[in-house]
Amino acid sequence: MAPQPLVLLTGFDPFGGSEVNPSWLAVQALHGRKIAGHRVVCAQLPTRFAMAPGELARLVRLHRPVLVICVGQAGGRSALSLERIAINLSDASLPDNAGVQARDELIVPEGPTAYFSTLPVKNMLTALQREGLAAEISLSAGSFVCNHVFYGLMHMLATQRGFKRTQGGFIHVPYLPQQGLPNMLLDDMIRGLRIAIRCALNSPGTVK
Ligand code: PCA
Repeated sequence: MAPQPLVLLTGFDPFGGSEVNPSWLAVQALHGRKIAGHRVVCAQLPTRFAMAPGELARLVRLHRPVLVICVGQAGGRSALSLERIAINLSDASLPDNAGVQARDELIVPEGPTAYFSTLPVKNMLTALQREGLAAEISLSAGSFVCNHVFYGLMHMLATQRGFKRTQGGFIHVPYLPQQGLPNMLLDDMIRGLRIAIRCALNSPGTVK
């Protein structure tokens, strides 16, 4: 029997003085679940520039998922943000969890300026809004660790052998109610991620 196809979902550990990171809480709730005939595997990435992309690459090589969605917290946003573009720039306004504050750095010096997400972000937006969830398409994942990981993922899928058909992208989630305003309930984040994953798995593969 062929092994069940996998979806890899990642969240981050808390950073910047927060006690929780909603991305990890939401992602964790889906670990081991089945969505549209695919098994969901979840993992936590460290909010560290130096370590996070390598850890993600290791997980992608290990699990060979058909779909990879990295999830992160974006304080200040009020909707699930379907990130459309990863840029080749790290320029942090706060230190990461190793105390490193990247400034004006190219992520991959020989890499292109940007990559597009290969998730069907428009279909996902429609699917999320149809279910009454606050969702938006975002044109910037920032220039901190989330964009760094997003760019690293898209560069890997675009340039390494064997990943031509692997869909990949990034979703930012708002704060939880206990973190301040604006915010979203954890249950809505979890429901939103399920809908987004189902939509990506049911959409025809995006061309790279
Ligand atoms: N959000 C940060 C990094 C980790 C996270 O959850 C970001 O948006 O870059």
